[in-house]
Amino acid sequence: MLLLGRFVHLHAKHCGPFTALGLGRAPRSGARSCSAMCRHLRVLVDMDGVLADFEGGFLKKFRARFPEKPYIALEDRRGFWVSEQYGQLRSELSEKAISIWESKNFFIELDPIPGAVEAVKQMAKLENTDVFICTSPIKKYRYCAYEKYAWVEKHFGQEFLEQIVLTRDKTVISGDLLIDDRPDITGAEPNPSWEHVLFTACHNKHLQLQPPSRRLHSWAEDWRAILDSKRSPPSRAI
Ligand code: DGP
Ligand code: MG
Repeated sequence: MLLLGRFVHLHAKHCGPFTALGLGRAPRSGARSCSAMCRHLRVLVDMDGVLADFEGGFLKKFRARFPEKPYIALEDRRGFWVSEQYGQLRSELSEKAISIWESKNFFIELDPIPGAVEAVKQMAKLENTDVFICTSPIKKYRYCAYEKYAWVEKHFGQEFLEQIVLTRDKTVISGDLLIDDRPDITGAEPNPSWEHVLFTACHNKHLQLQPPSRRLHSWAEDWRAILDSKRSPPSRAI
């Protein structure tokens, strides 16, 4: 019953009463099938650095645990891999950095990026729009994978657990857009279906993107315009 309720809810958002409620076929006069008329936009939204403040959470815990050690202020962060930059600062710091995000409660206690939760909740309510949270767990999965689910439940509610995609390779996931703070997203699929929109983060803000690559600077920016730029034009009635 619960499942049926969710099915009806999701489809009612997109397709109108006939198909949504399983009440038989739509009227024949010039009507086209839902699959032809309701082409959903599929948006993949990264988690760390886009929804959850990985960098801020890391720095806070690194400084608390290693108060005598040097650290890298967020404005000085360069490069995606935190442990690499800490290792360059002092070789012993690489494994100390890694120990922070491998610890219990690191991922669940991350604060949301400003505006992220509200934006994604709104995005998920848009017509003809499917939103998935697409995130790469660390390989020391003991706490990470569990806490990522718990974080989504805490901030988005239990229903949103359906929308989680955990993968180390985002190129094999199909979508129209991938909003992600990692500049280089590669994997087994050389031609991913999505357009990568780079979400601005402390480690990537100095990078000059080559056109036609584009950024979403923050959730205060007009993310709806980016989604709309990917939508198919409305199909004409026959
Ligand atoms: P994603 O945001 O989905 O691309 O996930 C990337 C993950 O990698 C995220 O949990 C942050 C984590 N990460 C950041 N820096 C490092 C690093 O230097 N080493 C490792 N192993 N993981 C890192
Ligand atoms: Mg990320």
